[in-house]
Amino acid sequence: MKRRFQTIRFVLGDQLTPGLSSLSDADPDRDLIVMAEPRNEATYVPHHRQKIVMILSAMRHFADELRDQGFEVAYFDYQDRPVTSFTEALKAAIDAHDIQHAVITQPGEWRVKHEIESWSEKLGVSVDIRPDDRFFAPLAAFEDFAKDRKELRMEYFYRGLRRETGILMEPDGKPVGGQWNFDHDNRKRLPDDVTPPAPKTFAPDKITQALLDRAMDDFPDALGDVATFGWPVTRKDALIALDQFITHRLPCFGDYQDAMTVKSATLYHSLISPCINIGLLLPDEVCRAAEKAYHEGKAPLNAVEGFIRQILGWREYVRGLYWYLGPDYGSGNHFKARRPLPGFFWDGDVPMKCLKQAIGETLENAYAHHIQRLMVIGNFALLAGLDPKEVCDWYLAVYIDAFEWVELPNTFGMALYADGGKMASKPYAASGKYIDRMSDYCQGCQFNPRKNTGTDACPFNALYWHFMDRNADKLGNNPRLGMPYRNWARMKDDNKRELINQAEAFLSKLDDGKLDTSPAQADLF
Ligand code: FAD
Ligand code: DLZ
Ligand code: SF4
Repeated sequence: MKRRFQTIRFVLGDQLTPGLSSLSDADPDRDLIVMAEPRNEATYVPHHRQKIVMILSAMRHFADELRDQGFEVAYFDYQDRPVTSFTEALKAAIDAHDIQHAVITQPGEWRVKHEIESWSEKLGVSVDIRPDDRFFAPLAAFEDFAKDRKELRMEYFYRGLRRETGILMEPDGKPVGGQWNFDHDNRKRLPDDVTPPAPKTFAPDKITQALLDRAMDDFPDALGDVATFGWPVTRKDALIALDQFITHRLPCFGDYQDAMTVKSATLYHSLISPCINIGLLLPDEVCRAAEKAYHEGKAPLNAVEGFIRQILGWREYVRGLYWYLGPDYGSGNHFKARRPLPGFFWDGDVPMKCLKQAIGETLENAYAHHIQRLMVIGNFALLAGLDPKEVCDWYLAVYIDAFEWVELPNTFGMALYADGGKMASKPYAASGKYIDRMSDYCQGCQFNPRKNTGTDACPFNALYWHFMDRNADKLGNNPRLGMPYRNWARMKDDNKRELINQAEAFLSKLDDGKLDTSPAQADLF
């Protein structure tokens, strides 16, 4: 007998969690599930094809799991039931079933939230937007934290969540190990004789393979290849990936958290961000699994605390910040940076080895780890004064885990300091010496990280001083930048001029597109 549905449960592509708030009281006899692959969502930035395939495949698997539980799923796939927007999909479902009520969990972007908020008026349905309770902290908790503070810093929010959840806490309310943060232990360079273990990859099943086969033709404006695709697309596989990380890579995660190497694109990182972000894994279960490994003596505290801080600390903090700062966060430009994104961001063809490696791996795998994103690509964008909007759109497109609520604060706030310090207490600006200290990239580079001027000088060095000098009015009084500004003040005028000229020569080559040539022919200076 055909069921008569009363309510639509609309599930978005990053809401693939069985206990989702919009599904918690769903009933197969009364409720119709709607899921959609709208053209808009695949094209608002030129997403990496691996990201598109992962999301669509995970959605299709999730829809099948709901069908196995007896639900009817109206699934608008881009091939057979194409729609341009979520609104169009909802309208089609309403028209077909004459339903007047829809339930949805709050989405991960202001853009989609505004679209959902238009539904009642546009489509004549009542809409119940429920909180996304897959995070540790409700949004109101972040507002409480933020409201009387001049500065919103992650560390204090994190400590509050440690206390609240009891994660890595002693019964007397003190942090396990006697301190909150083991960051100073987590800055080792990878030794030459150590090669990190490869992460687990998953062979595509029929659903994934069908998407992979069509990805190049069906998403012509997307970027990247799908050749290296091995991402989990079900909760079952995501749990295997988590387990494999906890067993094989978590023990060294802390030591080499900030290291970079040509030997491995992933080092000891977990690669679980896309799984958490689309709902295949819950942050709580991930943190508890890491904590358990510590208590069982399988991983040291610096690794476990370092890992948990990324999720319980940074992930919760950036999410709170994104919603707290409102839909216009991201429209400012503190340093008035206006340089267009160079062409090599799209093909990785650049003579600077660190950028070539980090951008190249990004384009190949839809993944780069945190320090590549922050201290190589982000640092370059900051020092070279690239336009924040273009940079943020690039990050939103290229990474497998990129959703605006997490991408924007990290890129606009943390990497570019384009918000003038709402998120970070100082810009993460660094010279080539930092990259040399934390990686083996410079060994294979035509530039020398110890040289500041001359044809083979590392461009990051002069760019660093150019950035500090041109923004002295905005940064000169920052107490955390006292040392570099004192060093700059002590430098001889001739040296300063040479550095500024060196940086300007580089920036004009960049503007002329001359960095986009192959290194062998590059006559850069
Ligand atoms: P691991 O190093 O293993 O870390 C464990 C987990 O901690 C991650 O899976 C992630 O869930 C969480 N995490 C770590 N750092 C952060 C952070 N700064 N903010 C939020 N969560 C964090 N992360 C995204 O999920 N999506 C993005 O679009 C994104 N864009 C970024 C852009 C820039 C410029 C920077 C500097 C960072 C960005 N990050 C983003 C944060 C971080 O780089 C990624 O979460 C991480 O690299 C994902 O790889 P992993 O799972 O191996 O992480
Ligand atoms: C990023 C993305 C892509 C590529 N495709 C879909 C899709 O087909 N269906 C869907 O529901 N969501 C998709 N997403 C994620 C959305 O663009 C958006 O980021 C989230 O819905 C915000 O919660
Ligand atoms: Fe990058 Fe400079 Fe090192 Fe080359 S020398 S890899 S440009 S930091």
